[in-house]
Amino acid sequence: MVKLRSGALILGSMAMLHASATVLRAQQPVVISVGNITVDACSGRLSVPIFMTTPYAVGGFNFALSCTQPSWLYFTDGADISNGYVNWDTVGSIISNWEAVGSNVQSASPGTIRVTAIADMPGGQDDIYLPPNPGGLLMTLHPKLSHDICADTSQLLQLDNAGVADTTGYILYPDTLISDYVYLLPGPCADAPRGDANCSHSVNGVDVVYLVAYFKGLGNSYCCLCTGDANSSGTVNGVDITYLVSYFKGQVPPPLPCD
Ligand SMILES: [Ca+2]
Ligand SMILES: [Ca+2]
Repeated sequence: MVKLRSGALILGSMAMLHASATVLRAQQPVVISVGNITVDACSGRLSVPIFMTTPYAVGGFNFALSCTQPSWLYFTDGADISNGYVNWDTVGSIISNWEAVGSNVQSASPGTIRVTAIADMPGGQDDIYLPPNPGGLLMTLHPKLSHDICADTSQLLQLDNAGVADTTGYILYPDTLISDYVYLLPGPCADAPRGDANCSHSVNGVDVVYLVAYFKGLGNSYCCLCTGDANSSGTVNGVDITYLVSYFKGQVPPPLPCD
């Protein structure tokens, strides 16, 4: 049983886990790492799988995920949104039956998410902690790329402030390793041409329909500023739709290359 008070879950448990560190010197580290990152076309929604390898039974953990330039990605601000998988999900993971998984994203730092997970809340189901195992998916985080980020592999995702507790919640495993930094993948509109509002990598009538639907509130937004801004004005609006239509009629030059 992890003996953490429920009220401490979201904001306080990271500190509690650290504060309760009656240190047990681990022979082998617990390893938390980032798997292969994927990105949805156009929505810019990333899937960032987080894995844990542990030689010990684990009853709780904390960690934070951020980007070296936090403005390049963001999570939905809010104290805890465990439903709806806005920021993360545990579907098919080794903690999918844990009693409490929470996250905290602050408006001042929307590019950083802090995650806390506890196997057994007081009075809850017993013995659902992680047994020693060779590794497994902890959860999948879902930040979004900032709207006008087309591609940049110089930015890094980083895990830090990790804490892993045993099944009592009072003992930390002090040797918790987190993986090396992971490069962000190119965004959904990497190498997409100007005017290609839906990032299909071709400019055609579908992009006109796409923009019209967006401005009517019926569809997704253009995937980055360059691809939506057909006339290179620096903004995306109805003029870009007109420009694309005129281009298809041969009345104006093709959209310029993206920078
Ligand atoms: Ca297109
Ligand atoms: Ca424009």
